Amino acid sequence: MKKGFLQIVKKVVDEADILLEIIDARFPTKSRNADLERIIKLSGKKLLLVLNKADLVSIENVKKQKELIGVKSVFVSAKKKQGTIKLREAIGKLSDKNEVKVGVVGYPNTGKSSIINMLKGKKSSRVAAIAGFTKGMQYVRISTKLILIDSPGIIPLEEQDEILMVMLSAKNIQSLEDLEGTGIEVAGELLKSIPEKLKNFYGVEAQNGEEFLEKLALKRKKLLKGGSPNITEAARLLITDFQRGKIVL
Ligand SMILES: Nc1nc2c(ncn2[C@@H]2O[C@H](COP(=O)(O)OP(=O)(O)OP(=O)(O)O)[C@@H](O)[C@H]2O)c(=O)[nH]1
Ligand SMILES: [Mg+2]
Repeated sequence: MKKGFLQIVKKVVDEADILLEIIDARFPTKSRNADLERIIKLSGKKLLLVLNKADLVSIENVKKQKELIGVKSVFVSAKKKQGTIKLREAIGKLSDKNEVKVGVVGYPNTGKSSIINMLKGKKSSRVAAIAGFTKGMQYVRISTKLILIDSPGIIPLEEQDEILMVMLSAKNIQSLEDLEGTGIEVAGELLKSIPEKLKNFYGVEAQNGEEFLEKLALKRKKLLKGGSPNITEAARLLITDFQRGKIVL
């Protein structure tokens, strides 16, 4: 985690009584941040995992993941305003004070600000498709008993997390140095977790990411001069579809 972010996270954890870690319901394990959870654990504060973007996951998958996670967690869709009551109840159960402060933390673009708006019932925290939108800490009063603290997304330092940032739509295509290579890795990840869904969506089956993009390029007539598959364009297509939430996991 970058130093500046670490300071903000520590400050939010310090200020809050309860922490909501917002993760992506499409890939809950990958979108949990171990450093963040360590800081929360050390602080002795309570942690509730909120799996957002449940609208991008099928019901069967939600059920499966619930069993796998094993920690206190709630599925919501801030976009569809689903899960508000469950989330309020879960926060209520953890609250043991008259006025409770809840810090909302997690990776960029996971929907922290959207969840705050959902709980508030009207737009109060600004939401954006651009990652890194929320700057600094922001206090939002929800009721006489509840104050939420919005925070900027945690950007990891490690380079291998670029794929995760792409999958969270926290890094856009224009800023990728190697679109083809990233596309191959994203395709590989999706082939591992949802080969059937990819097959249904694109009509393409493959053993690995490279083969997948090759076949996708041929299928969609994305060809180079001479007729060989244009992997870069296939990568652009896959990442764009995924980032726009067209592929439901
Ligand atoms: N499909 C879907 N999209 C969502 C959902 N919640 C948020 N989004 C979208 O995800 C993007 C990021 O939402 P924000 O609420 O700004 O996310 P954030 O975590 O506050 O982002 P930063 O402040 O940049 O870290 C926006 O384009 C939202 O419309 C959801 O439940 N489903
Ligand atoms: Mg935000």
